[in-house]
Amino acid sequence: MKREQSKALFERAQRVIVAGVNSPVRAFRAVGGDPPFIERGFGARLYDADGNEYIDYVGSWGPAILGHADPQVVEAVRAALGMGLSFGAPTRLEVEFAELVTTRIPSLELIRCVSSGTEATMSAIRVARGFTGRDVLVKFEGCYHGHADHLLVKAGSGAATFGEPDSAGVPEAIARLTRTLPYNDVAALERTFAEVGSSIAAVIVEPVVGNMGCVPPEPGFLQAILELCRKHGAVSIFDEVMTGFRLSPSGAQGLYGMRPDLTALGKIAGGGMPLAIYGGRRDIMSKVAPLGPVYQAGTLSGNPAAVTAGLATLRRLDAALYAKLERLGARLESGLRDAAAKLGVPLRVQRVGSMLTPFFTDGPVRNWSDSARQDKERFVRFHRGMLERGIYWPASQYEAAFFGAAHTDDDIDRTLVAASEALA
Ligand code: HOZ
Repeated sequence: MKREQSKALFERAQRVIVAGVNSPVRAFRAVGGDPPFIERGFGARLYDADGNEYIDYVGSWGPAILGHADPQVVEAVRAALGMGLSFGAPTRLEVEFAELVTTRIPSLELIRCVSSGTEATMSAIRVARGFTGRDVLVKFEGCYHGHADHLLVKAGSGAATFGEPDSAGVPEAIARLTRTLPYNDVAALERTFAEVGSSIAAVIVEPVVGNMGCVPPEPGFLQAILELCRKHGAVSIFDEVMTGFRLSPSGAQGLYGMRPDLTALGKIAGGGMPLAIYGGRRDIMSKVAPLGPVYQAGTLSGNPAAVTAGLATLRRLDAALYAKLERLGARLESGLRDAAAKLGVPLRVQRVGSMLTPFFTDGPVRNWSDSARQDKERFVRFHRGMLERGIYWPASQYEAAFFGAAHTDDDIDRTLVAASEALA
């Protein structure tokens, strides 16, 4: 595979952009080699600056559930752009978007649009603190909720990938307000509530984790979070930035029949454009300015082009699409498992819908310490082997792979052939 153009671009980029990238995992440091510079994407395919073609399992880290440059989404955005890029004023589109989102996800009684997942989780936590008058935040090790100060404590995703789960630059006083517990550990959560329940403002959780690889909740775990929060007057927050609209029309909460107090959404919600949402119980969200004393604002919040991309995407997510994702996912999951078994490679494949991670370990992965135990060297060789064979896989063992409705059975077949060779 030729890579001269990407290499040259990466050299230029490193002179003027931190590590040559605008988000750390893209630098490929966890897997070595230079990142391909992507020039265009259509459907399930990406094309780099050297003209190499890849089957994509990153999907822009989640948003691309319809594949890249979906003609209907692109056409809708093109039309919206002709009407003006940004007004900083309310629009009809925002109303239609909010009506659609709150209908799909019934726990969202009142929402606010923001521009990134980080803003959504950060704002949800602020309103939870404003509502309860308490400061302590509970999160789970290996979950990643964006890069706000109080969330970079034992964080997953790029923070874990680069060994910086507790970022420099986060004041000790802020970090002290965040309590981290092992994922899927109901007893630890009960103990924490027994100790400091009256100081806990919120518990934030990825209802299916995507940021230490794909780790599903065990039966009873999410329920325990909701019940303990209710009992102690704390606010439950589901971070559905990855899972929202991906695992079901109403995200992980729909899949598992849960009703959190607040929810953060992003990625698919914006159809590939910078748009995110936080929202939930009317009494809690009524604390947000100008209804209440919790301040949050944004010039580009509810941007018309982004809202249009979100609307055009969400309107296409029907039962047939989720059935297709489940069918493709089941094939990919069993194919990877079979390939590894034939070769005697210890591999644990975990999947929920169209989120999947092959962990290079033989036991189940229930939490961060299980995930951290995987054979990272093997993952690096797997990633390199896949890339050489035209498969664009997340460049970190802690990022879930995503696929979408543009993927075909033939793509899965080709991916499994590549995976068998890469595993060998
Ligand atoms: N850490 C992000 C996903 N969990 C990656 C974002 C990006 O590089 O675009």
